[in-house]
Amino acid sequence: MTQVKEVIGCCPLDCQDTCSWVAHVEDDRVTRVVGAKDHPITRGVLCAKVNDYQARTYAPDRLLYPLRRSGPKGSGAFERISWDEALDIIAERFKAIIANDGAEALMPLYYLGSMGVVQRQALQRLFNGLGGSRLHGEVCGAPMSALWAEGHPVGFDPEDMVDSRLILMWGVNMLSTCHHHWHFVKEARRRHGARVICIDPRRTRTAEQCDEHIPIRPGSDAVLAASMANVMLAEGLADLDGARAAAADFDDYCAQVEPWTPERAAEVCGIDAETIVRLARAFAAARPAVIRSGVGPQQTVRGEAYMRGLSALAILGGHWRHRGGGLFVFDTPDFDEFAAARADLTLREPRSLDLSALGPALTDETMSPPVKGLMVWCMNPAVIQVDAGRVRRGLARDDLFTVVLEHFMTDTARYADIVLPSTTQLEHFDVVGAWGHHYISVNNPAIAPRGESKSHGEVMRLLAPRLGLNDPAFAESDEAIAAAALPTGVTPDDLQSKGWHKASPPRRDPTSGETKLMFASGELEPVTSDTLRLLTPKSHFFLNSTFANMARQRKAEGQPALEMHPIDAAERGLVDGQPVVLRNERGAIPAALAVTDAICSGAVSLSGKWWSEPAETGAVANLLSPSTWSPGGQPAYNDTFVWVEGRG
Ligand SMILES: Nc1nc2c(c(=O)[nH]1)N[C@H]1C(S)=C(S)[C@@H](COP(=O)(O)OP(=O)(O)OC[C@H]3O[C@@H](n4cnc5c(=O)[nH]c(N)nc54)[C@H](O)[C@@H]3O)O[C@H]1N2
Ligand SMILES: Nc1nc2c(c(=O)[nH]1)N[C@H]1C(S)=C(S)[C@@H](COP(=O)(O)OP(=O)(O)OC[C@H]3O[C@@H](n4cnc5c(=O)[nH]c(N)nc54)[C@H](O)[C@@H]3O)O[C@H]1N2
Ligand code: SF4
Ligand SMILES: [Mo]
Repeated sequence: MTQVKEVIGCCPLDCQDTCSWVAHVEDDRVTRVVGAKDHPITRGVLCAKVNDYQARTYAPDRLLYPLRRSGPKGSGAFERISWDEALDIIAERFKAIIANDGAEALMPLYYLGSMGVVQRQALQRLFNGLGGSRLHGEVCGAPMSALWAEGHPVGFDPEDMVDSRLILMWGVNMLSTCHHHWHFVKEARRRHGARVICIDPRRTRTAEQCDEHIPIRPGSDAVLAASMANVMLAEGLADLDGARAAAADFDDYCAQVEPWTPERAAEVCGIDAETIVRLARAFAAARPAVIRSGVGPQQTVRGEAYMRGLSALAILGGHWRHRGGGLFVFDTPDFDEFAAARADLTLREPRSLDLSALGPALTDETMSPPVKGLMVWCMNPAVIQVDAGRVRRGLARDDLFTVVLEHFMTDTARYADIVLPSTTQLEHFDVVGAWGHHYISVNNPAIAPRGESKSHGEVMRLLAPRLGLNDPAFAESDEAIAAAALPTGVTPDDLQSKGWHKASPPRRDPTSGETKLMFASGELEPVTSDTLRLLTPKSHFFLNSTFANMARQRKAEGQPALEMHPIDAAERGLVDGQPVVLRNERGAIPAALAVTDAICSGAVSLSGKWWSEPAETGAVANLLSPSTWSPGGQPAYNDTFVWVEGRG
């Protein structure tokens, strides 16, 4: 009988659960990946996206060799070349760009395709060595990051949620996007009979499992939060001492919420005034309540107003004083991933480019110097960036040299001059932090890299000498690169003993006086239009654009479906199942209509980050989203407005 070797690893994907897994290896082949049984979050199960992760590693269309473009940008025509050729071309082109335009004409671009320290930061280390442009910004939750940076208590140990008495699932679809957190919801129900209320314009999988669903008009959450505060202040239900101690602008905040009576808010939010009053009273009375927020409502120009309104509300309710209470939107272990990038290798501080605004970075003619060399890893900007048509026009520039590191020939990779094959999580060592709990996880390679794929650490080590970078930092092993991110006192061995290590940061006390917080926001009301607002939430079987090319996940997800309320469908003479086209001034994309009252009227919803290929399912929603960002730099994906017409 073949012996099964079990290798402890973890999921690399951008999800709040950061699961640990055990890879089963038989005859040097991974036969399955199983959730780690004793991990306090994973508890033995992975999710519907990842439970056959080995299929990604062994996919027949996986990129296994370096490629050089042999046709027009975007066409997908490539020829195989050797690693030596590929690395020499990259080094030569980068050196020529530095000589002609300066090192700042080089732009690194990465996000969270893998959350591993090595896969994310090793290549950034190269750019730091060269003095290339730095990168800042967010495509996901810039408002939550901004509030966190200001000192707001935006998270706590999610395992404490078992002691919550009221859980407001506010713009989060937990059962699709971070379902392991539902353990704590179930436990709070069991222990304390906790009530769970979902505030979401869609009746999601999660809403169906809650005690109540409040279908809010999208973009109006800051108004609802203000109105709940209005009720709590008017009825003497607020923790005034706590709020005054925490806020630098408490009087301004009171003045801002004062006009938002439940009656006035009802008109903006599409929720009855009585429901708002009842919600505010229940929220104030629970000891404690938690506001469990997601990213959907952050992705509008009112993203910061939403997040600030929720943080203020949680403090006004005094919930943060209790275990399991307060605002939870994200939390991380004590872990400094960016230390691994070695920013100190740059001699002079270079300019910094916003990773969420690639369209402008590549097409704005006033950029000085213009971006001439681009290296993309762990991001699929041609699909996930706002105004993706503009991004694609930028990527198509003849005077831009682009390198993409990938597992598959994505829409972005099709624009590359050179494509390099990356290892998957089963083929490399890495360490992964988390943004939804306090565990740091280790990932051990289960098998040797397939084909000629390489870890990003290995690519750094091979490219550095060709670029004249000789600091010992560029010869470090993947293990050493990752170790730089660990908190003091935690060693790689601590991670290996179980596969994970809990490193809880201290919980923030907003009244400590250390930082005074801002509670009041600019405008609260949503932007509106006569056309339909397009929401583009996460799909159950894809992880953003990852897996949208995989047969099993595609079959499970079905066709790109546009959900529309029966009233809106009738007004347009459209019927369920009909092929439709979504259109606005930026473009048009196909979908199949799903007429359902699971979406509120006035908005439509298209789940999933589909790829352009194959064309019949090429519902790339960001070809319609506008070049618009919140004041803090969050792409306003959900401020997209469309016309919907029958097709064919
Ligand atoms: N299955 C799956 N899981 C994922 C991902 C995935 O793509 N698929 N992506 C991962 C990533 S990167 C992230 S950031 C997280 C995100 O996790 P979530 O925040 O849960 O994901 P979203 O679907 O973006 O948004 C959550 C909900 O917000 C609602 N919403 C939209 N606009 C509004 C609004 O104006 N007000 C209110 N109240 N609700 C609104 C949407 O209808 C949606 O149900 O999930 C991670 N996990
Ligand atoms: N309209 C609209 N746009 C959105 C969103 C939305 O809800 N609506 N969501 C936004 C959010 S919340 C986020 S976080 C971003 C996500 O944006 P991205 O981080 O770009 O999303 P992904 O599609 O998860 O991953 C990008 C690429 O990483 C690759 N990849 C996966 N695993 C690995 C790996 O181990 N190594 C390497 N090298 N590559 C890997 C995948 O093949 C994929 O092409 O999208 C944003 N864009
Ligand atoms: S995507 Fe999230 S839920 Fe699924 S295995 Fe990875 S960490 Fe766990
Ligand atoms: Mo995200």
